[in-house]
Amino acid sequence: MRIAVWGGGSIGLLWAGRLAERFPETILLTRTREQRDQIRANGLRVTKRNGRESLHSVYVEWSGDHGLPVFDVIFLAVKQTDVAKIASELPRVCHSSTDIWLWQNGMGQEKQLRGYFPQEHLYHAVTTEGAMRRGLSHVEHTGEGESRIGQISEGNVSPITEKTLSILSSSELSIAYDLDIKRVLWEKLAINSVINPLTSLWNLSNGDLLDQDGFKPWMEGILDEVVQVAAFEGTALEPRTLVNKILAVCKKTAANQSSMLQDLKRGKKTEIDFINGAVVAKGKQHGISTPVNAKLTQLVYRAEETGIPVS
Ligand code: KPL
Repeated sequence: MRIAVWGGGSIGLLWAGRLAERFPETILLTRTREQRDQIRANGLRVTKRNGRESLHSVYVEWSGDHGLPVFDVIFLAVKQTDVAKIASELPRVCHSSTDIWLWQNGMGQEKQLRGYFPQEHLYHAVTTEGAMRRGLSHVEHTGEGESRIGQISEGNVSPITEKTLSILSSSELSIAYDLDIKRVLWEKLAINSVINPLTSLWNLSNGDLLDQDGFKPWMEGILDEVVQVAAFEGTALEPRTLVNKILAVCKKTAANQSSMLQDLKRGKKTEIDFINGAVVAKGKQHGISTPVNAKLTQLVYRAEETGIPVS
């Protein structure tokens, strides 16, 4: 089984280390030659939840190289903001049965790959794990979470994805197939719609969010709109369940900085358009007003420009 992890951000590095232990042929494809060279020179360092460090000698290549092999599964671990940019590069590392697991936050990633791959080879991979990249070749696992995989189009799970999942889930990793991936996606969107912009605008770790004045009313305002929009999209969400999930993620990933805050601190474009922005866009389609999510989207745009979190 040949697996590639495409993208050396926090989630990509975390999975590259895990996969290398279970599928020794795994190749990490980095977006820059600099990161490839550092990992080749230093190995991939992973700081685990218990503080212990492990060093992995993973195969690593630059994703722009010609002459890369084809893979059975690709863990696409780039940000939503980069999916469209690399869509045309993916087919050269795929054969006719390659499955692609999409690890992005938010909604709309599969649409960005439309025309490049049959939908039945695309899988959503939804995770609540916390990870922070501490350097080009070093990632820290900052929060325990779980991952769910589900097929985007209706159909049978492919033998390749089934085999990959059975090897991963027989180890200590919390990963499983979910027949109702649409619900899982909506629940994760609700979690990200609350945690990501608020931690970014207030410059807080996920755990500190819980003590912040104003957290509860903002959370309720955001969720109220997400629940209404999801209902129009055919998914009934239970607000109480969402609140409990958000509190649990904040506690389990207390030391983590959300991916949005990490992006802002690095001066990178955030995934706001695919998270709160997606709620606003879908709300518009259904004639639902979403002022709270719209306001947060604007505030995050402003923070992207100024580089300084605003409140
Ligand atoms: O998905 C995340 C993110 O930061 O994007 C959570 C689960 C909130 C962890 O920080």
